[in-house]
Amino acid sequence: MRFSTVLAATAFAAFTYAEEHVVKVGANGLKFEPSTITAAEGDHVIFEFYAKNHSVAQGAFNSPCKPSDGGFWSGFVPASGTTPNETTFMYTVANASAPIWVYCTQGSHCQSGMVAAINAPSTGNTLEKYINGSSLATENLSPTSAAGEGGMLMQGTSHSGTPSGSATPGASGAASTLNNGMAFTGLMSMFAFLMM
Ligand SMILES: *[C@@H]1O[C@H](CO)[C@@H](O)[C@H](O)[C@H]1NC(C)=O
Ligand SMILES: *[C@@H]1O[C@H](CO)[C@@H](O)[C@H](O)[C@H]1NC(C)=O
Ligand SMILES: *[C@@H]1O[C@H](CO)[C@@H](O)[C@H](O)[C@H]1NC(C)=O
Ligand SMILES: *[C@@H]1O[C@H](CO)[C@@H](O)[C@H](O)[C@H]1NC(C)=O
Ligand SMILES: [Cu+2]
Repeated sequence: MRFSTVLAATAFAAFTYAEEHVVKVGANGLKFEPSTITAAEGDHVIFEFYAKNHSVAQGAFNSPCKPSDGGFWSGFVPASGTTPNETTFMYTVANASAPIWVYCTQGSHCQSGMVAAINAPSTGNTLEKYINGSSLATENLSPTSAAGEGGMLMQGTSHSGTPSGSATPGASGAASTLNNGMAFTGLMSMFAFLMM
């Protein structure tokens, strides 16, 4: 095989492998839809924010409605009417074996069940148990980190579009940029191959 073919095949595989999982935040009341997300390493979970004024923060199973150390944070993303704010928050799954617990930090939305999980186990520490724990939380805290931490704030749901000027690439944002870079390399390599 020619080198360019190998490169194109590799880059193309990397590009098509990452899936996008869109989660609607507050589109139909105080909930994430879906609230159970199954995602592979490298997949993008994209949160779309509906009215009125929600957020998404990463928490820890044992301390519901509180941010986890180094967890991701979208900041508050208000919207009105029935269309979501054009700013979305993208989290790239770094470890599909580690469940990711998330909640909305607005008012008492977390206690009201506005929580979700990425790759939650079906036994033991389940989403249902996390919801029960959240309902008993005495406070609902926002992270103190900058909005966009641990992920990427962007315009629209497609990460292949041009990220906004205010995009805040965290550790996983860098991974996304890498993916785009690889996709681009893949396309260029395929052109190179076709031209041979
Ligand atoms: C959204 O909620 C946050 C936290 O309660 C608040 O600081 C912010 O002003 C709100 N934004 C709007 C537009 O209501
Ligand atoms: C969308 O959310 C951003 C915060 O990410 C906020 O500054 C902006 O005002 C919101 N847009 C609308 C139309 O509410
Ligand atoms: C991924 O998460 C699992 C479960 O928490 C953990 O045991 C493992 O060490 C993690 N892997 C990496 C590379 O961090
Ligand atoms: C959650 O709480 C409900 C209502 O109290 C209870 O019926 C259910 O068994 C609890 N589930 C778990 C997994 O703790
Ligand atoms: Cu909310």
